[in-house]
Amino acid sequence: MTARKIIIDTDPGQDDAVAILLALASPEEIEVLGITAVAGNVPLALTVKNARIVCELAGKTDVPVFAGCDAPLTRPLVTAEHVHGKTGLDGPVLPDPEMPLQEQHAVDFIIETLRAEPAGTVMLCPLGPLTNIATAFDRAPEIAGRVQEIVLMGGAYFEVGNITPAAEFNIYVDPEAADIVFKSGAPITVMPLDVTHKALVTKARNDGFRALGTPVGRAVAEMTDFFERFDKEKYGSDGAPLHDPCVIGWLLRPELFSGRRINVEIETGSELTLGMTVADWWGVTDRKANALFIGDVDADGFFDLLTERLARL
Ligand SMILES: [Ca+2]
Repeated sequence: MTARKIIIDTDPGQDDAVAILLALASPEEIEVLGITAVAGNVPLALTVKNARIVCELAGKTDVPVFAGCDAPLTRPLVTAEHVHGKTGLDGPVLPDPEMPLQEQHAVDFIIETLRAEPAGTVMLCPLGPLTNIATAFDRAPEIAGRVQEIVLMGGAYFEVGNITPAAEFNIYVDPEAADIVFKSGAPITVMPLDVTHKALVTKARNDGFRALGTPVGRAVAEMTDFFERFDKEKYGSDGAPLHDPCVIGWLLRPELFSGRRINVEIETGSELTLGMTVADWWGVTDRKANALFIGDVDADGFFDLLTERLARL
């Protein structure tokens, strides 16, 4: 099997960091062509820094990291320091990165890569607001048809919202961008809160990371320690949900997940429900399916995979 070629579009974020580590730990299955940073959990200056901190933590300093859009298409940026801390990667103490940031803009990298690689061979893995992807599709509409698949973390149906009562953070921050992506015609797999809230870092799972006894294992344990305070207080849950790693987990072990192929539309008009993913889970409309919307995960299988892969770094 040849490795799938992916671009990780991200706003790290502790859970983004774990997703990047999982991908970089799996070179037999996944070739990371580049990491494109976007403003989201924290401003762009921090996400470009954090992406490189994570590459250096993984010992993969040859992965090119690109800076992308610093604000949503039409709205002011909303960030989530209340969840991720001031740096976006609060928890472990990690050194500032030494590896360079690429000079090329992330959007140009996405466009050029999709034009240069054979059609249907590059996957996009957005882990943050969809601003970079939508900007690329807007500037070069033909590339949407060359994407093998978009596997993204965002949205919710049964879990409804986390940043507002009706919306999940990534979609809420840039609903116009999400609307462009969901209408693009590219094949889409969605990891909504419905599934990521089942991928909880319990104490035993966190102990498993720490017990790896490696810098990566320790850092991941400290990141999820920090991250979980918020969710424990908010939801009374057993631990932090690892939202973004579900995207990479799906690439590695799709059999751990299940969902439905349905229509998903993005609310861009209403102030009350802005950024809601209107997911036709029950098939009550005749709107055409445009996404595979994941609803469940074998959490034990997922954490076994994650821990086993992190041990390789
Ligand atoms: Ca993220």
